[in-house]
Amino acid sequence: MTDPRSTSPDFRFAVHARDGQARTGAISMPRGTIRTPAFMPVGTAATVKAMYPQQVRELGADVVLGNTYHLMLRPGPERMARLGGLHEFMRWDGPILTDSGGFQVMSLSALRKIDEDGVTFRSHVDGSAHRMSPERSIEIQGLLGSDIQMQLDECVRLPADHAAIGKAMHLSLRWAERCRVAFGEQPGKALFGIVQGGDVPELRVESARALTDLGLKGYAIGGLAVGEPQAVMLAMIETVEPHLPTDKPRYLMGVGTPDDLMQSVTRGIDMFDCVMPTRAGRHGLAYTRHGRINLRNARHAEDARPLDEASDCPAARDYSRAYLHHLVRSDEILGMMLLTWNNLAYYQALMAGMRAAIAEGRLADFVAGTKEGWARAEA
Ligand code: PRF
Repeated sequence: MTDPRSTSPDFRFAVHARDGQARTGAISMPRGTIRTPAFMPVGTAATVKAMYPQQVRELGADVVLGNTYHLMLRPGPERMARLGGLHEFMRWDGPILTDSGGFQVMSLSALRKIDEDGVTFRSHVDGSAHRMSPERSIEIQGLLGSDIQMQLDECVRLPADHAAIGKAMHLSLRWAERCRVAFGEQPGKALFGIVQGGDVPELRVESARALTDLGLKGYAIGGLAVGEPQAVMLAMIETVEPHLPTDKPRYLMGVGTPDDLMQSVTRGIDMFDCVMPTRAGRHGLAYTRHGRINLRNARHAEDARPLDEASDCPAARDYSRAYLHHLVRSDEILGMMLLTWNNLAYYQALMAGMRAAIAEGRLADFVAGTKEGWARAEA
């Protein structure tokens, strides 16, 4: 049942194997199956930047992420619905998860203001005024045709004081309840709650318990990787994990580096999204078995070796570092395309490696071996 092309009329999650707190399994729904732990490439504006949808699929991505905030501003949810929805628009027929918009409003828009009912903000595109409530976020995610929808939440950047973190967490809980009502019953689709509570263990536990009581189909951990050290992030995952149902997927939002993914999977996380592999690729950075390589660096100017001769990915295998260096230094589009391709291939291979390792009860060895490869500098 781990064929990503297989479907289920309902939204279902099955854990197939465990290794410590880590799990491997599959989320099935009408549009396909997501093998977990899963990395979701970010397709903010109806495109995984610099990639063809077919390429993303071939790398082993079972699901991509879209952003309510960006798509509501451009092209607009009603227009998207008239055009047949996001899947048809971007030609991705697998599952799509959409973030609710709150996080992007707070990080991207101007003049944003949060109140009990929602958030008012100005578009970063044209300055126009907008309003988003929990109900409107769910309505927009429905118009986009999203398969996995996220509750509207408020994420506080760290460090922050206890009172501010608590206030945002409680508001997020009230919005979760409103999103649940707005979402109603949608058999092949899911609404996920988002645990908030910053770096305060008691608030994290309260949030996880209250969301669990809502009986949602999945649970995200938000409000992490927002300025705190990795050790704090991992400690918060360990705090929250025992309070989440074991039979529902757990999604760590906006994370992270390859090491973050391995450490979080080890602690029981099933899903991730992050701009890191795609954004880094547009900035001349390549993730490889030997660690992260900055192709801008002059030391690559006459290096005839590929990024990784053993990779299945043509971007990693068939082009010299000297050529990639040249493309990056010349701001050529192909440089961004090849490095994005390489990076997503690396991330997807890392997830596949973890899934196999969990199934065989050797995740710790896999993690140690991967880190050893990064340390073995070959340049
Ligand atoms: N909430 C939402 N989206 C998010 C986050 C969050 O806390 C984060 C935090 N890492 C990334 N994306 N809705």
